[in-house]
Amino acid sequence: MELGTTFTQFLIEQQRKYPAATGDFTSLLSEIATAAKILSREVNKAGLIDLFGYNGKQNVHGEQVQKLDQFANDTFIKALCHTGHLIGIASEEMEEPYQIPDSCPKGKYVFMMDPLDGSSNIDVNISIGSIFSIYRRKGDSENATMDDFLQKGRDQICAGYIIYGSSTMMVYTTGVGVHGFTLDPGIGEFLLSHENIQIPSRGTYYSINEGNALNWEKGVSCYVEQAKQKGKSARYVGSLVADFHRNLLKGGVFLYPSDRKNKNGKLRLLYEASPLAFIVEQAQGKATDGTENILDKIPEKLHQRIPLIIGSPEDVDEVVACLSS
Ligand code: AHM
Ligand code: MG
Repeated sequence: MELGTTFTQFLIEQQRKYPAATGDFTSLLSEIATAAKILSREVNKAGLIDLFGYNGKQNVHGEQVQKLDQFANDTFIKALCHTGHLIGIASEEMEEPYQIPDSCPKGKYVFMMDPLDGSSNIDVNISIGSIFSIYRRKGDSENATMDDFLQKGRDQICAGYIIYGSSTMMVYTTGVGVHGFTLDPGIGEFLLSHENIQIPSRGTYYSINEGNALNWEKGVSCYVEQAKQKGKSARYVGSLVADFHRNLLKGGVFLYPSDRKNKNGKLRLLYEASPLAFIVEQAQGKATDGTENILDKIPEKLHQRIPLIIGSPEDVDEVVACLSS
């Protein structure tokens, strides 16, 4: 059987095609892929080796941190800190950014991640994911500063996610299209499976936690009613990566809006909304907080939350029309 294009081959070809692209990404993305393979293995055997369950600590958002979240966080740091391309790493699981230690070579990029998204689904064998984002740092001081991390999404130079589902997939963009790779566990390689992903302009799915309906603003209820009238199907896994991935491939819209209880929604601007917004725009989709493009938001703090409406462009426009009517 012929072997498809491996992730590394694809990166090298891209580097050749776009001479402006530096080799930095080839090596960074290769290390991300290695971390993804380790996590894929651990996610699959988590039940066997008792990685499940709480480790008793809380993260900066007051949520229980599960063992696998911590493992994912540490795995990415370990894989990336030696590359020589990074100056710092910010993570949903760490209150303060990780500074690349003096014992490692330092570089000109910062890395941001939600190392294991959808943690409430870990225990129940449902798809979870990792989300990442890379920016060129702003300053040139010894350590990464807040300014290096608090950049608007439009300045991202790479974003991606890994979904640990019925198979493990990695999807990424460096601003020239969105490409997806599926892990062949037999050979331990990511193989090109979805080149140049384009989101359908309109979808048949809407994804929202309807359990929050009593707290929704009028515009959100109005959109959901409209979606039902049009015969759309509801799909909500409760793992952002899984819900986003389905809508990216099949068409649809995901909403975690502002509501009466949570004015800023639930999701994090830097670790979740911005990277997925960069990906969706590269795939011809849209992402907004209801009034402004996610990629134009200037972050005020590292762990900032933001309402998120993301997906097929015509569906996102319909949500925004409802919100502003
Ligand atoms: P997490 O990063 O702690 O896992 O939380 C984010 C998750 C998203 O994956 C998902 O879209 C959302 O929380 C689901 O929230 P809810 O259970 O409120 O619907
Ligand atoms: Mg998350």
